[in-house]
Amino acid sequence: MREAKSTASPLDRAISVHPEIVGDRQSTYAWQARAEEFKRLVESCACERVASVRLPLRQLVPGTLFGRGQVEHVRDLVQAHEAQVVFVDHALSPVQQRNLENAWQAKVVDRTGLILEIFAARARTREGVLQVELASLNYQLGRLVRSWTHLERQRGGYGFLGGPGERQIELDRRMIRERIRNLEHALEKVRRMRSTQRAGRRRKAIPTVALVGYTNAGKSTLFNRLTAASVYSADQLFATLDPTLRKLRLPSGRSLMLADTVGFVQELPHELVEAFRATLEEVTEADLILHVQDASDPMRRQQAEVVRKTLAQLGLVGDAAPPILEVLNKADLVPGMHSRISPQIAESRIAVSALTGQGIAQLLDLLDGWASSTMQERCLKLAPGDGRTLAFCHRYGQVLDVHMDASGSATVRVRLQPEDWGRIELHQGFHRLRKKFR
Ligand SMILES: Nc1nc2c(ncn2[C@@H]2O[C@H](COP(=O)(O)OP(=O)(O)OP(=O)(O)O)[C@@H](O)[C@H]2O)c(=O)[nH]1
Ligand SMILES: [Mg+2]
Repeated sequence: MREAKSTASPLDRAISVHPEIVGDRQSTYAWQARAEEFKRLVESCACERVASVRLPLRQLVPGTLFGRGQVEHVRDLVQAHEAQVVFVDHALSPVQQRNLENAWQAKVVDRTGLILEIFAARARTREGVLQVELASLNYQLGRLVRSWTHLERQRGGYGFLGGPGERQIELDRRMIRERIRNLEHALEKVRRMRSTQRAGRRRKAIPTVALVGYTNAGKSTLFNRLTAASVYSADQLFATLDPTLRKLRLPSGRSLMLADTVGFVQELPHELVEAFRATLEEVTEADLILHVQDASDPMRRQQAEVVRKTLAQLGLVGDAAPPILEVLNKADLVPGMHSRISPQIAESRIAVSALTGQGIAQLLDLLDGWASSTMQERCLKLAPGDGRTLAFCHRYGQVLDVHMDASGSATVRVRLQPEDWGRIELHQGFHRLRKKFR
């Protein structure tokens, strides 16, 4: 297989094409917002956007998506601007992609390809890199297989798909499959390691809180503010790809694990949802989800809906799912925004500014209240000399009261996480059994 070539070099001149489906229920305003977001996605890819064009689609043409006149219009634009790349804000079938490349004499990248490109540029940790490579190989393989059966066996020398002829494609396909198998194996290993780490955290009874939200909502900035850590944040879409976990110490002294995650975007290609399952695993395993929203964005509600739908796809709805606290970030840009605090954390909504620190103390208090509410208070009788259980209580819980009687046994009033109560019960049951058979 030839080395995967980056689709856009810094000097590539790009045109973005925004198909607008006529008669779609989306308002003109929603289309504009979507076009704006796509432009930002294109700009996140190191290339120069020289033109953009909106094309109303009355019907989808199977071979080219666009009508003949529209295809010609874009071809003229490509020539006039000497563009090398055309980004299309729509999924393109391999056939469409190929036909458009021939018609426009430029590299054509669809929405999935563009997001993959951005993900590839941003992935930092080993896991992120593996996941992105896996996703893009699966994407390429699909194209290779389908373009192989439907089309001539050669594709002009664009991007990662070019292969000189039949034999080469067969070879490419085999090598891609092999690489996919290796990647899956490597990823499985990384996942196992992460689940061991998670189990370790659970044993220590540290609840995990995941920051989720639409891309650019300010999750990483909030993560930094809360943990005073220094994690990469930038005014780019998808600045974060890998989950970042940090310990957060609350005002009461209790600890939480805070996870920063990849931003959601509308129509996140399903290949990517799959490939990023490990990244999102932090979210599926979280005890509490903070849904971070950009309060200053006029599309906030629609973005929140995209996030809720994606969470639902991950099975994070219903009684067994963790509670979700809405965090309206960038409150500094929206004067007069108020928090709504309710004893039920899922019914609360908190206005903060990760940039100025407004509302952060209130958010920390809310988290503190939640963390303590997950503990259960009970009385525990300890046999004389059972110093281990007492030490366990001190270490993992809040010891409220210790009362020693004359026989040397102790009564302890303590608040612990449910899992830790389970461990104590197990330990005591074992103790009793041992005494009985001694
Ligand atoms: N005015 C203002 N800007 C903010 C605030 N929080 C974040 N930003 C800005 O919003 C942009 C995006 O912030 P990030 O923290 O990178 O956003 P993110 O949600 O992590 O984005 P992805 O990782 O790409 O999904 C940056 O330019 C931040 O400086 C805030 O409270 N107020
Ligand atoms: Mg981020």
